Amino acid sequence: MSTAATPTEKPRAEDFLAIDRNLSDEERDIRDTVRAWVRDKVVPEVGEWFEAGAVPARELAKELGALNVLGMHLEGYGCAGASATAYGLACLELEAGDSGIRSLVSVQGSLAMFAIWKWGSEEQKQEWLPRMAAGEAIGCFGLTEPDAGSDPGSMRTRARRDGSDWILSGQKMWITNGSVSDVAVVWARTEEGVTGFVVPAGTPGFTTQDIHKKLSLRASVTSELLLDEVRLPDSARLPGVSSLKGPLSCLNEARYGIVWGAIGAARACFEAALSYAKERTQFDKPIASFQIQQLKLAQMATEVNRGTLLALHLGRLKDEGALRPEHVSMGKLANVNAALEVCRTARQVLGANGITLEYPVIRHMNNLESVVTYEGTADVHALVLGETLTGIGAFR
Ligand code: TGC
Ligand code: FAD
Repeated sequence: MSTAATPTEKPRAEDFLAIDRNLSDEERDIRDTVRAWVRDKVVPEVGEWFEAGAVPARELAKELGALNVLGMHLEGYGCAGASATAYGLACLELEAGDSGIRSLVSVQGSLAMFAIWKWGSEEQKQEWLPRMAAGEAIGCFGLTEPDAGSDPGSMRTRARRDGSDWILSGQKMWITNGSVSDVAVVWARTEEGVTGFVVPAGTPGFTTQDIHKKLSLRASVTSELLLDEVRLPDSARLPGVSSLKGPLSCLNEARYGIVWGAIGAARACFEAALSYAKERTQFDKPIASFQIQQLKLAQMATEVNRGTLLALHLGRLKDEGALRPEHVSMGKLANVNAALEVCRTARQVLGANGITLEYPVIRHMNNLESVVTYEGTADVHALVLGETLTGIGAFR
């Protein structure tokens, strides 16, 4: 039996379960650096970016490059080669600012850069990765189409050979960073199977169109990619893969970042609710003194801590090389759902103030409606788990 005395220090709202103890000094340093950047550069501005539906993506990309977070979990080619856990902590801090900023980083590092890093030729890696790591070039990842979302295997975008060249035709939809990208990784059906192509901006026949009227992820660029008989040399093809495994392997990386990121949004909403509840007086008392509000705060704190522990566990598995896509599905499903619940609860704690951009909560809440949909909807991840548990696929 343990004889250890009860620790004298009471749990703190910022880190109730003392999860910090499980991080290395290097991980804490990276986390603190990103947190400070978000506090100084994102938090003061993001409400306005959200309201305007415009984000200075190029400027941000350069700053994020200088912070070493673009493709930070990749080795070589100017990438930081940090641990998966450190990358996750960075995602958490970025999304505590706004899901759109984490999206910019996820799409750049985990989707566009990872696709080239994992499946590209040496020339493609040399050409793109150092500039992308520095934030001098922005990338996007075109998988989804108007009629192929959860079922990317039904994509219509095609690439056919023409001599030694390829001709690409089709349309991609809902593409983060689309119109601000210097390079698009576009997935297309070929006779050999689903294949990725590196398409530089400005290639004749390749155009983009932004998607407007969004009420979520407004501090993020979302575009359509239009490919009208785009001629590309064979050197633009990612040579390493010709199956759906190619894009799905990239999604594992980005989904892993979301497992962490969603908890950042939840933490920001919990902190806003806690501080508001202590300051706001009704019936001559701070609303934090009422049992119903305390229950809400207790539930929010529990979900933030539980979600962080889950993310950290998956991070450690990834660093050991033991993380499976099914683990990532469980993490994304659980943490995004939990974060949505925390943000919705926080919004109510703030009363009418909860519906304005003066506070971060409705922005995070609305953003998470995209996060629960992209990178595999909650339903898709539940079905991945269902198939793993029962051995019976229920997608079709
Ligand atoms: P299925 O027959 O199961 O598999 C086809 C091939 O892919 C392999 N595979 C995987 N490989 C790596 N990782 C995974 N998670 C994989 N899942 C499957 C599989 O082994 C097979 O390989 P091979 O070599 O035999 O060909 O495929 P399916 O057509 O039945 O689809 C399965 C399903 C539904 C799970 C999958 O299609 C899916 O995940 N759908 C959701 C689509 C999605 O998540 N789209 C996201 C688009 S990108 C985005 O949203 C970016 S938002 C970013 C931001 O702003 O942050
Ligand atoms: P659908 O697949 O049409 O799904 C509609 C509904 O049906 C959902 O509730 C879904 O869960 C359900 N459903 C579908 N199939 C099944 C089934 N078998 N069983 C039960 N229910 C099912 N894509 C990219 O490629 N690159 C990007 O950068 C990118 N960025 C995005 C940014 C934003 C802001 C958003 C909102 C989306 C982005 N996406 C991107 C697209 C995203 O990945 C898709 O929206 C997502 O995969 C879902 O596809 P869908 O919207 O066509 O919905």
